[in-house]
Amino acid sequence: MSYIKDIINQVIENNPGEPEFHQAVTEVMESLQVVIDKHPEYIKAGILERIVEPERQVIFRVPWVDDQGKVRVNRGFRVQFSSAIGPYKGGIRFHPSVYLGIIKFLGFEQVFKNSLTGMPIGGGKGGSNFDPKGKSDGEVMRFCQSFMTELYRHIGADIDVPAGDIGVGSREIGYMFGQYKRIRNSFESGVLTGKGLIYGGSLVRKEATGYGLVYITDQMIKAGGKSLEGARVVISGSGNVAIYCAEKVAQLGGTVIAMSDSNGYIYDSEGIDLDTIKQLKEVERKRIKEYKEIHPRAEYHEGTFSIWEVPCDIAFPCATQNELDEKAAKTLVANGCFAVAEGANMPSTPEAVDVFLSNNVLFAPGKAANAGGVATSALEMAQNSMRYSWSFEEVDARLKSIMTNIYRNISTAAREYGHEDNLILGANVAGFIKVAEAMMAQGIV
Ligand code: NDP
Ligand code: 2IT
Repeated sequence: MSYIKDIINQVIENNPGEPEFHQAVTEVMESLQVVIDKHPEYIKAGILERIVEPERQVIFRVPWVDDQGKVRVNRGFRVQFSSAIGPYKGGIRFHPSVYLGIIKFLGFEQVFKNSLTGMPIGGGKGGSNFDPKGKSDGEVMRFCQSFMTELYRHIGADIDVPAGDIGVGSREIGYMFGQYKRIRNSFESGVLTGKGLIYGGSLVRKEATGYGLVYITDQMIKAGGKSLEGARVVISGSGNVAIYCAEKVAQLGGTVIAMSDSNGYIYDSEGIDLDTIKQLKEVERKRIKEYKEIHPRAEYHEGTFSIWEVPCDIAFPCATQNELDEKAAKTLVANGCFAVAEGANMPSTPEAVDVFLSNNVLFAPGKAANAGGVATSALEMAQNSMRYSWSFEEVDARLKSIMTNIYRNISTAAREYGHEDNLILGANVAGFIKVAEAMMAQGIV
């Protein structure tokens, strides 16, 4: 274990002030002792030392002018973590909390997640501390254009392919694609994913993360002898991942009783009306509090993360990192929750994960459970390369089969490496081995 400990300590020392990155690296590295024991050649080839160091990190100024004519400056990031198995691939996040440590943790997670999809994609992530909330359409457009005016030189269909994440949806991808196309004078549809359907987007990409999350959860809980049918479900967030998670849960017979945004949560014992959520969040960009105006039977509670106090059978954290801590995990367990599946990236703290594992809660870690989004991005890239598009049913069937494969591979890896019920270990090991083997084949680069 001392070799692994040394790697973790080096990462902490070399990347000061980036706790989220330390957390993500520590979790993966602690899973890898069993792999290193079987593959000492990875030590000789410095696989671990190399895999924790991004291949390239770009930080840039993003100047723009607001509606009052005032000059504003934000900071932009793109971290190109690993190109061992394909071009860098991963979303862009616009949120005031973004700094280098957040983008690095997300880029690091993305490497293993993308490997698990079985698609030929490396790992990267980008973003800015820009806050889209309360900004006009014109301000968002000018920001996106300025962001792309620097980013364009670092990306490309065979180099690095960004997509959405928190604060970046089809509107922002559209503005960024428009600016990229204008600068390059070339319609390179494969440079971004999550595009609108009429200019190269893929059917099911919008739904993919949430749908994929429920597909894999369904498999996990069936294997555990339980069912989604009739389950009371709590989903944090009310953005892209949360909304399509809720849609699929309802299709499979579960009842979503609570959802949240960054201000608070709503509780509706009869089941949340998803059309209202879509109208409020996707169309009007309003606060979830407004749900109560339309459905007076619902309750609204201030305090975004107190959503975990709502008793439920299954919990899907789909908002942000570290939103579910030890106390919340204990409350969920005490209230009878039997499964937790992570739609967000690293939403459960390490202490919360320990609570779930020690109480036999079925637990699907984010890098496997939310991989349906990036997997469908890779399907979008494939369709762009073919200059062709598949039907909804075709893409959905591929997504389902990808999630089935992920579940099988991480369960097998967990079993093979001696930790039957630990899908975290299974996901880290299965995701890692493929990247490590590609790195072995390609020499010291
Ligand atoms: P959205 O911006 O569409 O939605 C995010 C939701 O989470 C919103 O309801 C937002 O509230 C809430 N939220 C965001 N930050 C915070 C915070 N700091 N505290 C409390 N609530 C917060 O993002 P996505 O749905 O795309 O992403 C959600 C999570 O899923 C992220 O962790 C992301 O990395 C991950 N993910 C996304 C994928 C995708 O394809 N989009 C794929 C895989 C993972 P509010 O509306 O008030 O801002
Ligand atoms: O975290 C993620 O996997 C995403 N935000 C989606 C990335 C992508 O390239 O589709």
